[in-house]
Parts: sequence; structure tokens; C-alpha cells
Amino acid sequence: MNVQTKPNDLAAFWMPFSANRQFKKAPRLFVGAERMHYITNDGRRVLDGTSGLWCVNAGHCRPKIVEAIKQQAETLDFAGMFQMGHTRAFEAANRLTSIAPKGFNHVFFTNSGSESVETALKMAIAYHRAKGNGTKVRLIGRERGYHGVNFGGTSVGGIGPNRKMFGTLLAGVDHLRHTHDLSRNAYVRGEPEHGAELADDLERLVALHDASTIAAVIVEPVACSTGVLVPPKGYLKRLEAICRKHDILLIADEVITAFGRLGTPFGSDYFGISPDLITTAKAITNGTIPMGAVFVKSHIHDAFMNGPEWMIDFFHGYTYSGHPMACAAAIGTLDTFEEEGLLTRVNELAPYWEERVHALKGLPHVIDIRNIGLIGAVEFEPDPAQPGKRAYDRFVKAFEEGLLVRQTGDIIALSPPLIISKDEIDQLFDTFSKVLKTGS
Ligand code: PXG
Repeated sequence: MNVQTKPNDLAAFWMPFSANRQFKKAPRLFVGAERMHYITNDGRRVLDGTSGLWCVNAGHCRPKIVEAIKQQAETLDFAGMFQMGHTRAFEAANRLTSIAPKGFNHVFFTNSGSESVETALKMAIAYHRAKGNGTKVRLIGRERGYHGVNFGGTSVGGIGPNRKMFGTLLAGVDHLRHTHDLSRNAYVRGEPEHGAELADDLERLVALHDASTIAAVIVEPVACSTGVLVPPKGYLKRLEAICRKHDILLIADEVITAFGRLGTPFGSDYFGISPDLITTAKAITNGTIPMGAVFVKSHIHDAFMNGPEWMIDFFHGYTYSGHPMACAAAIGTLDTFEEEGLLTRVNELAPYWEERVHALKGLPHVIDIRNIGLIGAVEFEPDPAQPGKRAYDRFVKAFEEGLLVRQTGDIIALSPPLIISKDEIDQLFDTFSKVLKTGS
């Protein structure tokens, strides 16, 4: 492989969501990837236990996707989508709506999960205004939620450290309580038994602010970034019912749960909910080219189509909305998903995955284990003097042992590509349990 194996000077690049000074003293660098593995700059193979950052669902460097991107780069590199078009974007939108849950007939393209969230929040407010309900402007998120890093997403997000540096954020935002409850639900497999009643928190916020001021509720079906909080049985359906009752739009933030992670094309399919808007990104192009998409139901879309035909119907969009390269990558990705049955493959893997992840119970400092679909999480008892350190040390150790996991606080999340074999699941957990046995 013709790659430079010595790192360049590391100072110039201010890395996102990273401890820059610490990282640059002992960098962990990849130079290649193939299917289930990364290759490091010192030539080691590392099993990808996290699908990159939850995005490489079909595994790395898949030929159909690579070919689609190559061909597109040669044929049509860029075409703006404001009052113009190119065929790939319409093709990608049609392909995407064909696998979306019932009623999602429209797609608005963005370039990331964060942009999908901003787009959906703006759509929700503008929708109510178009329907003559201009006072419905308030946005409700949930504690411990993650909806990207732009101002809207940071505001509805509920992870303290992600908010505290940035002032007062958006006005008119409130939060539901989170659903994490170790006292009742520790070590439960799949969806916790207890906590559906936490959805009634929305009634509390309605009583406080009045439904006439609330535009939308946004939640992740499974709150992954915060350390994998699986919704209690019945919680999402109950939340959906309360939204319906008060004409509040439900936005399912499926940046992680869309595209097969739970064994269904979308997380909404898995939980049997029918939100109004679904935000996606990540696996939509298998992580290859930045892209996001907001899936929109017809009643929302149609509410924007009432003005004069010559008028712009939604004053929103990005230079790169529907970028040809991203659309080609999305089409190549959907081809790969479909040919290999990846949008439902997790159903075969999930029972074995669940067995293996829960077998980590009893290892030093482990206080909870959670799983759903092809997602697992291990929570550690924090070291009071150094919160987060325990999980961080295990993440570094795992990397040294040839396994990539994702650390957040004192939790480690696992979410490998959906092409993983049973042997590779064994390899992942054999390595991970070895790491967990040795840590202090
Ligand atoms: N919504 C959700 C539910 C997400 O998980 C975003 C929005 C933002 O997407 P962009 O593409 O703007 O980053 C996300 C992103 C992790 C991790 O390790 C999770 C995300 C991103 C990076 C790391 O849990 N989620």
C-alpha cells in the first residue's frame, strides 16, 4: 500500500471532540481500512467495533460504493440544487423513500446529522406557521440527548458538557427527563421493563408551557452518544400518543438507528412508532461522503406547497444539499445494503450478540450492561477522583490489543459493522473481556 506511515506534524489540525494535547503526545492513526478492519500507521489490523463513528454499517471500502463515487467524480462533480437539479439527487431520494417507514414520501438533503437536526427543527416551526399556528415555536428535547453540535441541536441536546461552553443557546427550549435508571433496570437485556411513565413528562411540559406554544419534540429512539440508553418498553409509543393529542410534531433523530442498526431499516420500524420527521446521516453513504437526509411525511411537505408556485417554498438549504458525489455514494450504499440483506441482518446476529455482551457481567468495575440490535454498552463505576478515566483507559488498552471501541464518560459502546461474522463477534468479545480483566 502506497501510504505515508509516519505522521505529519500534528499541531495544525485542531481535532474535534478530542483531548488534543493528550492525543498528540501518543497519537492513534489509521492509514487504511477493509471490511471489518482498520490498518494503523504501524501496520496493525484493528477490528472496528464501532463502525467508525456509527456510520460504516456495510464495512469499509466496499466495492460498489467505491465504484459509484469514482464514476460520479468523473461524470458530474458538482451541480447546485437551488433552482437547478441533477438526476442523481432525485434517484437517491426515490431509493431512500422506498425503504423508509410508511408515509415518508419526501427527503430533504443535508450534509451531516447536525444539519439534518437543524433542518427538521426549522421545518417543524415553519410547518405550524404555515398551518396558521404561529405560536407553536417551542422545541422540546430530552436530558442526555445528542442532536449534533449546531445551535438548535445543542439547545435541544441534553449532555451538559456539550452545552456549558456556549452561553444561553436557543430561547424557548425545554427538556424531558432522561430514561436512565440503574436502580430498576441494571443488566436488563434489550428494552427495560420500567420507565414508560417517563413519557408523561411531556404532559408536565405541556401544563407548564401550554401546547399552543410547542412545535416539536425531538428524541433519539435509542440515545446512543450519551452511552446507549435503550427506551423502556412502551415509552416511545406513549410519547407519540401525547404528541398526537397536543398537535406536537415528533421528530425521531435516527442518525444512528436508521439503516439497519436494530435489524429493521429504521428505528421507528423497530419500535412501531410513526413520527412526523426522521433525521438521518452517517450510514446513508456508509460514512464515505458526508450526507444527511430529513425524511418528511406528506402532510408536512404539502403544508409548504400552498403559496404561489413561483415562490421558494422553504427558505432553507445548503450549497451541498444533494451533492452528486454524496447521492452516488448513497445509491451505492443502498445497493450494497440490499444485495447483502444488511438492513435486516442484525436479526440473525442480535441473540448471539446479546449473549456475548451480557457475559461481561462480573468483570471489574462493571455496573451495567445494555444492548439492543447490534449495539452494546458497558457502564463502569466511575473513579470519583477521575470520572471517565476508567472507560478511557480501557478504550486505549483495547486499541493496543487490536480492537476499536467508543468511550463516552464511564461507558464504552460497541456497534460494529453489520457484516460482522460470528467468529468476529467472538474475537471482539474475547479481546474486550481480556482488556476489562486487566484494568484498575
Ligand atoms: N443526532 C444524533 C442522534 C447523533 O448520534 C448527530 C445528530 C450529529 O451528527 P453529525 O453528523 O453532525 O456528527 C449524531 C452524531 C459517538 C458519536 O461516539 C456519536 C455521534 C457523532 C460522533 C460520535 O457516540 N452522533
